[in-house]
Amino acid sequence: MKLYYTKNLNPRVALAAARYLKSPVEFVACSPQHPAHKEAFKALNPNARAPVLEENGKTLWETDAIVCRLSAIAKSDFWRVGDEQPDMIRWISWATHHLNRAADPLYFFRVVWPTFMSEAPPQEKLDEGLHNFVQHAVVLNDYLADRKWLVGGQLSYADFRAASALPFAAQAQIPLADFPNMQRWHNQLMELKAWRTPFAGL
Ligand SMILES: N[C@@H](CCC(=O)N[C@@H](CS)C(=O)NCC(=O)O)C(=O)O
Repeated sequence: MKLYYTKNLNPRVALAAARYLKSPVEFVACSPQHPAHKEAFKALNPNARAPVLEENGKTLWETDAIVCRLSAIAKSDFWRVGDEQPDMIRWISWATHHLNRAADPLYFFRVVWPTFMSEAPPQEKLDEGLHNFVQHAVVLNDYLADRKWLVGGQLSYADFRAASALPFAAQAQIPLADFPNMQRWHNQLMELKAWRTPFAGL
């Protein structure tokens, strides 16, 4: 199996999961948006985005789907399949539609944009992202007040998904320190080598 990656946010989550699950995958660096590679890459993922999992000549794209597959291969409950599954899906969905969507402009304009643009990022997008992030972070921070992890008592993919932007917090100026329960939970995640350094050796 091959896991195609770039060093951006979503592939980072997929690689961290693959490392955590000790998945039997080969990590393959790619440049899906590079004009020289984009058309060819669309054969792997018509969206020309990473990550992509290639298995027996078939490809699977979307980070959540890839982690679902890797967890099944590992026979792990990292991707919950029992009674806790709806709770896990709740947090994955919420993170996608609320917290990560709010963090996205902070990540994009402060981490990705400076790698190819010299002009300043649009301040109104940053202000809007921060405003939305704070609103949603309050919900997560309250929920984590008396919980170690989001689903049940153990780590699950919901934690990786909801925390996807936080390893970039310093550079993206995400105000993590204003949310002490989130900060503690982020620190717990950073104790996991797979989450802290998913690109080690790559
Ligand atoms: N919804 C997709 C998003 C994939 C995506 O947006 N990937 C970005 C990186 S975060 C990408 O491939 N950008 C081009 C690049 O990294 O070169 C997922 O969850 O996997």
